[in-house]
Amino acid sequence: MTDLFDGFEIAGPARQPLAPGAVLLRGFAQPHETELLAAIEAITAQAPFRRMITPGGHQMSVAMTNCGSVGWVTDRSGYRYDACDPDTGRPWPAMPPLLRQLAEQAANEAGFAAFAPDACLINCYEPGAKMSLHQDRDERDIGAPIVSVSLGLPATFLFGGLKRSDKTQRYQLAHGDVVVWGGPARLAFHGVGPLAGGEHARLGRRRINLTFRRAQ
Ligand code: MD3
Ligand code: FE
Repeated sequence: MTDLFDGFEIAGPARQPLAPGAVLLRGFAQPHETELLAAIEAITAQAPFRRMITPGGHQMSVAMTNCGSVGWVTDRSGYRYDACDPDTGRPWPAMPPLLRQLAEQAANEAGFAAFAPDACLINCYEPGAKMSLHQDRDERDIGAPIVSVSLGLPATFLFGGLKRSDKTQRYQLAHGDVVVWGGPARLAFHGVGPLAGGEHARLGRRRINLTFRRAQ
């Protein structure tokens, strides 16, 4: 099987089905790395990365920010999407068209036509940071997929089933990898193992993950 990508045909192995509804597009974001990093710089200048507090009172090891018409936030009162950055009271920075287009193209590639993300959560991992097994269920339209873009240091991604206790599979996600999670995979438990050390040529000792969502 081949796919059209930036005018080139890429062979089947670049497109790896992980589970029903989940497709890994290896290196899909690589051609856009410079523009992606510039967009992230511009967003974080307006809305810096911060480590938020969970409803249970723990500070997350992953630092986060958002762009889009709403952004995901957590504090002692719970998880929610909010139009404003709680640290500044200002609206989240707009989603740059390049980011939206990349997410739309990836969703399309995975068979989800007309994906229209209104939120992009941007996660920043330093060595040791991790994300425990969870489901993403704060979005109104569970029929829409989530598109994730990995940049910087590689991470071990954990992908389980619909029950927390289901067995997890492990995948390495590297710089430029894009995964589309929809259909039966949309409510699967997932997480990220503790980030190992290392140095990435463009991002240094960090991993940045963007997740594009239809939240409202
Ligand atoms: C599978 N982020 O922000 S992205 C998150 O690498 C989150 O920062 C991880 O989980 C990260 O919520 C994983 C991959 C991902 C995102 C959403 C999913 C996988 C998913 C939703 C359903 C199933
Ligand atoms: Fe998640």
